[in-house]
Amino acid sequence: MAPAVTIDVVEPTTLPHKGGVPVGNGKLRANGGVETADGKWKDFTFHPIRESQVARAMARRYFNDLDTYAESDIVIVGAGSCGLSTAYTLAKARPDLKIAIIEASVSPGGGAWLGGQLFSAMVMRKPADKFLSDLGIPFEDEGAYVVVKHAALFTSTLLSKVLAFPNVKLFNATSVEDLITRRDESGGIRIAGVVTNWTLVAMHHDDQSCMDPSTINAPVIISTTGHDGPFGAFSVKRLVSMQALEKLGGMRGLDMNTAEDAIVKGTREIVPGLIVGGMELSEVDGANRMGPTFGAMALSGVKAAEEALAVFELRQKQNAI
Ligand code: 48N
Repeated sequence: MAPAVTIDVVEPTTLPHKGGVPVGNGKLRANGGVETADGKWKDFTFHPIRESQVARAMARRYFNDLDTYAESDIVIVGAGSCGLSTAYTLAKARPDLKIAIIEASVSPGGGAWLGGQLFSAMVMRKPADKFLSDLGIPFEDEGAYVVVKHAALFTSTLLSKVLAFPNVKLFNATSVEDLITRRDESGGIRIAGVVTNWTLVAMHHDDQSCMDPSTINAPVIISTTGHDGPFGAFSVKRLVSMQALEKLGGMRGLDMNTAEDAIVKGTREIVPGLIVGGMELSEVDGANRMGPTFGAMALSGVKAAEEALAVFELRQKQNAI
């Protein structure tokens, strides 16, 4: 019989009353069942709580995060496979940096919850298998490529590791609806942060009175908002509309071999302060799309992280704000 594992049981302290049955000895049964009421489920009850305690526990932390990340070191726009790979690589390399991730959807992960055509398995061409091994994600080795049995295994593992970093904050259900700009020495523009709003607000600017946004200042922004679509390619479309980019190349037809190399090698600083990676880049460069293979998303994220650190160090030397 496996020895029972004891879990710490925290008795209620400042709660209004002690209620509830005494929590059992907190031992985990060998079969994993948690003994919380010593089998006396009919008397089971949770520790008592007052609703305001829940409201305050959430609000205090969220508003503290908004205050902390109002000045970030790096902001990543879009928590798809590229944005999350960028965040993981950055947070692991630089635990001293404050990294904010802004994700429009309630559910981060972008297009990486399924392989292609709603099939489960996710294909990554080598050498992206090295990224999977670093994350401890199991895969089947098929020679030139590997297969993760379910795309959600990749995305959920990557997401959980990113969220576990103490220097990363995910603001989901939050949209970037503009970019903060500065004039740089050459008279061009430099990106110096993002303009944010609740996504549900951003979706209703046309049918409500003015609902102004908030902001996050940062010397480096990494935009990975995916290829064109209702929310796609946001930052590069905004660069065109503010005349910081002449025009977009527009994503081209599917060609896996051409597309994946181009996206990884092309991940770079598009205008001072703004790095673009993942499929958003295909809209800038007129790169091919690769369809249902995700190695380029992971490795574009690795490259975006390296590019971001180079820009961050330069900005620090320039004391650019
Ligand atoms: O997954 P996506 O769309 O983008 P990537 O570049 O991380 O991954 C792309 C990949 O899934 C493919 O498209 C595959 C490889 N197929 C290629 C092909 O040929 O079809 O994630 C982008 C994320 C999403 O979660 C959006 O919700 C979010 O960005 N987003 C935003 N978040 C905040 N503010 C915005 N303005 C915004 N726009 C998009």
